[in-house]
Amino acid sequence: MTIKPTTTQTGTPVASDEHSLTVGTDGVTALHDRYLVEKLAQFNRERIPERIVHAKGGGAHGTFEVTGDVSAYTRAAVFQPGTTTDTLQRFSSVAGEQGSPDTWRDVRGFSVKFYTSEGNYDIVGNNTPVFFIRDGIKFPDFIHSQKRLPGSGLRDATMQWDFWTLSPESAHQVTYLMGDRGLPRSWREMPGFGSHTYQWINAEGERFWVKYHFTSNQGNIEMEGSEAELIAGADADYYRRDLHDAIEAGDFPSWDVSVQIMPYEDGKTYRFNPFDITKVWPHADYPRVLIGTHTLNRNPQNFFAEIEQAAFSPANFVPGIAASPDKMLMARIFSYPDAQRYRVGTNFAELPVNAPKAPVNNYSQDGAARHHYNAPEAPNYAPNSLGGPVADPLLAAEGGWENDGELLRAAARLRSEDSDFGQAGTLYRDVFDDAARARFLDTITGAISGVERPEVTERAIGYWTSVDADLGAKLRANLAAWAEADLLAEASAGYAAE
Ligand code: HDE
Repeated sequence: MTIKPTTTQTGTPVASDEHSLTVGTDGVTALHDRYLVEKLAQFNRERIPERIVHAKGGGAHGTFEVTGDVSAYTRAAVFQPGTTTDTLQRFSSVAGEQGSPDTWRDVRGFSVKFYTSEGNYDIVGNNTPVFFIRDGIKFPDFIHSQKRLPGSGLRDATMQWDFWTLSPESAHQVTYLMGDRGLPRSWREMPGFGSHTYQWINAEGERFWVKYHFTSNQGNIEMEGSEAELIAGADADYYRRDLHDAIEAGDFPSWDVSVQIMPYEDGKTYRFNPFDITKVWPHADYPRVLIGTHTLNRNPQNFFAEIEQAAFSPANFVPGIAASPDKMLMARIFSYPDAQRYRVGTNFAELPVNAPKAPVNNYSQDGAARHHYNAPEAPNYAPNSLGGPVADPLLAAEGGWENDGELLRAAARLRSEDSDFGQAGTLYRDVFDDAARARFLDTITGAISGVERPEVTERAIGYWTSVDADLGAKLRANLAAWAEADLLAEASAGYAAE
């Protein structure tokens, strides 16, 4: 193997990687030791701002292969029969900072970038089909309440439950979070969801509403809280290591990708708001239709370049796929590119991991670190008479929906079966089995026992009673018994100390 000479960032061979330039062996260090200065300055700038949420994660490259036929519902090239598309996937935790343990209880991010022939398409979802809130204006507040107290910098159960119990729309997602789904055994063994309702447009211009499902072919396997806590202390990168080692060993994880499809007109009359991200659509009403299979088969060669700088965005639609009247989705469409311009830089979309495999033709130019540019004779304005790119609405196939009314600030119109606690109760009673319900009660008792303000504890008992009366009664009894046990433990500790 030929050893290459060490160079500066500008390609100049350097004299030493171990000795700074000094006057005599023990003398002052020369400021003009450019390589010393460059090494230290480069080192100081190795970090970019971590994601404000979903900071801790990992991922891999993959392939999406269409095995079904949904061409009657969407014209998107990526979903046409027989199409295979390169992908990138990132998994993540929501609340923990970059160094936090993978196995803290949390919802997990499940982001897939499809490098399609019509531009990049991103599905940026979670391992749960719903979310905590239904209006993006509350997102910063929600995240503040889940992270750290401004004074002490500590995480705080009282703050968490104060927010959740004052935001009843959170009940469905908190039931997922405090249930087994909050502790997957690995990223490979959990499902993924687009969570939002999206719009599909077919070649005839007909519109449909859809929800995405990623069903793990490794099964859904979870771990117990006690096991997760042990692992958190032993290996903070447990999930990241598991995915990396599985792919290294040729054990490629895969997910079957399907959609629930709702006719456009049903969206107006369905019994609850089908665009409300705190709700799922019963499969009995809209069964899943298979699109294809997504397989992860290649580890990143450089974690920072391919995962840390990856920019997944719900704004990245392709022709035949569009947004829906979901306030959360519309807020995200602004926020993700904004976060990426801040975190990665103005021209983040030019980085190899974010660059499309489709041609880019537009009039944007310059900005820090820009290195793609048009030919000198190409116009940088439109309209122009020089043959520059022209927008084509037919090619863009943007979606849309009827919309009218006064500008106002209000909750979405309630429909006959809209409720904050209904689907959470169904999840608890009909989907959890006895063992899962017992673990769930244990988990929420433990979480709420950390609340320090009695009125918040009382509100938390009311919140879970609204989900299920029996659950609320059991929780109240459990909290009383735990408090009693704590008092006994304190008393006996006091005797022992005398
Ligand atoms: Fe995010 N979210 N989010 N989020 N989110 C980000 O974008 C945001 C929401 C999700 O692996 C950020 O580039 C707002 C729902 C994932 O790179 C940020 C709202 C869902 C990831 C952001 C939401 C998600 C993010 C941070 C309320 C599931 C990691 C860095 C309207 C359907 C993606 C970044 C990756 C990341 C904003 C709510 C999932 C701050 C404003 C709902 C998986 O822009």
